[in-house]
Amino acid sequence: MDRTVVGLCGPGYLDIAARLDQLCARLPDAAGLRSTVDDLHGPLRVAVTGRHGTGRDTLARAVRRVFDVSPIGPGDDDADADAWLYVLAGWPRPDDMDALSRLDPDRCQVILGKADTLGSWPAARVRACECAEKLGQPVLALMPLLAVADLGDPEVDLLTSLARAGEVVPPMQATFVDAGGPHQRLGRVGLLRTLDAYGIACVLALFVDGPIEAAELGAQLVGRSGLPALGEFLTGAAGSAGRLRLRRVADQLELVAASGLLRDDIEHLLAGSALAGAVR
Ligand SMILES: Nc1nc2c(ncn2[C@@H]2O[C@H](COP(=O)(O)OP(=O)(O)OP(=O)(O)O)[C@@H](O)[C@H]2O)c(=O)[nH]1
Ligand SMILES: [Mg+2]
Repeated sequence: MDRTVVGLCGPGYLDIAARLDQLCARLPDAAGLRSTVDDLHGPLRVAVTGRHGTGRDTLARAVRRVFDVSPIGPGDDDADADAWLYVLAGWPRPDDMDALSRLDPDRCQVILGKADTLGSWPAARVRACECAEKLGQPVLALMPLLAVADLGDPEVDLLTSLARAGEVVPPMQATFVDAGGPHQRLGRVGLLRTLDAYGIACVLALFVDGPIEAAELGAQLVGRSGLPALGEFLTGAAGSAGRLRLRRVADQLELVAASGLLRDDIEHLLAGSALAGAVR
């Protein structure tokens, strides 16, 4: 599946990045400037955070799979993140409120993860709205597990036979695991780990007229995970990140000009380009 591009762009962004590359070539010793200019070409850095066990690593994998951004997983240094995804796996707790109060609400999207465990998209959206009211900021329900499910031939074969048998996923996991007898037990446990009950039900519904090709199945599951809806937040975050990175470049340019190097060229660049908008 092609990843959705989330470019750091804005009016004149690519043009100014190219002109800055040329300028840097004339300033081989300006390492600070070089690194801020290089950063203009870098991907959006998206930190995934939240309490333990909420599904942070799974969301980071899902984000990497669907979008052309650089996710920063839990535990990794997120000091230079452009945006944050804060994962809830249920009703917000005091720890969540505390952590959210320390994140810039304009650069943070709260995610109600594991939304599949609520059983349906309508139920997930209602819960997300309730969480949003409690937190006073938007909450997006997602089912990241569906977006990262890598189904090999054995899983697809088992799902095909379940679909042919018209099997439905019972609410109790143990009932589902035991329903196929001892020879299917491990396979069914594996399916629950990879897709969980809602995900299995989704695939069975997709297979109702026979199995579908692996790439198409992956794309369908990404659609059902809700991940594409994150695009709107990421695009907004990319715009802000682009402006911030241009401002950092402008700061570096001013330092270089103040040292007496290429002052006229730098003033010209600062005055008449996307940089001028960014420093305002
Ligand atoms: N049903 C369901 N389970 C999920 C989802 N995302 C993650 N999980 C499960 O939740 C468990 C924890 O997921 P992780 O992604 O490891 O969460 P984490 O926050 O990184 O967890 P720790 O590193 O252990 O603190 C795993 O068993 C995942 O399979 C989801 O969208 N739906
Ligand atoms: Mg983890």
